[in-house]
Amino acid sequence: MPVTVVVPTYNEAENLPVLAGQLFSLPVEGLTLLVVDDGSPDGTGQVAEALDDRYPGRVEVIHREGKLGLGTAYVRGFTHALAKGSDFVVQMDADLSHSPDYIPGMLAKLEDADVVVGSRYVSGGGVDANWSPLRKVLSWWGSAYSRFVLGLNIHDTTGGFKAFRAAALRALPLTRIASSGYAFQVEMNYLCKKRGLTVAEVPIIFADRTMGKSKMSVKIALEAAWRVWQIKWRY
Ligand SMILES: Nc1nc2c(ncn2[C@@H]2O[C@H](COP(=O)(O)OP(=O)(O)O)[C@@H](O)[C@H]2O)c(=O)[nH]1
Ligand SMILES: [Mg+2]
Repeated sequence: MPVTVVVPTYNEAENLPVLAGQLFSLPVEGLTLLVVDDGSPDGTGQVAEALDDRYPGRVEVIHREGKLGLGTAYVRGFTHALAKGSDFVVQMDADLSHSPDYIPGMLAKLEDADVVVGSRYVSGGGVDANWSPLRKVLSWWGSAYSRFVLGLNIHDTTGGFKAFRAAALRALPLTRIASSGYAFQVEMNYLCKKRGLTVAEVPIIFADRTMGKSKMSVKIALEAAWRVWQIKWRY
């Protein structure tokens, strides 16, 4: 049951080894890690290569020339995971905001769904207690807004912790996806809806990163707000 965990990285040299250690102690058979690094100046790409020595045969690294954005990094990783014959593909952040402990439950849920979303906005889910009230409102509102505009029936539309059956990913026109940042997650959710895939949510608590810096910005959040309309008209 090959499971590929796709992790895009940009300057995550401190986080990546901790994440790998946690992933490889999970009780999940056939789990491998695929890092898609965008030439991180902090040497994340080399750190990832060293992990391949430490966990032989369980780590692959795709090196891209420079910071080309989250959306294309995921598409590249998904395409690679499908080409090598993975049955299940998980996507998650490198910064430990997404706890690997949720993965076995998400994979179990794939028995009755095509896609599973780790959700902050269903009962039992949530965000780090350190988030300011403004950040909480903006994040919740971003999900509610795209849910409403696109008629999605999931509650966390911008979250980046998901699991897919390979056949579900294969059904999506991955190379057509134009969005990056939060909008990438929204566009994927919309495509899942368009293709009639079943999407289930499992609650997760999103923890704040303790090492390294966020690459998201107000600009990326605002871009997502108008892209929601572009996505609606495009398909
Ligand atoms: N390859 C690649 N990874 C990226 C890029 N931007 C962000 N990431 C990674 O995407 C994940 C989520 O980014 P992060 O900055 O933590 O977003 P936030 O949690 O919303 O603040 C992390 O693993 C980042 O290293 C990018 O342009 N290219
Ligand atoms: Mg983060």
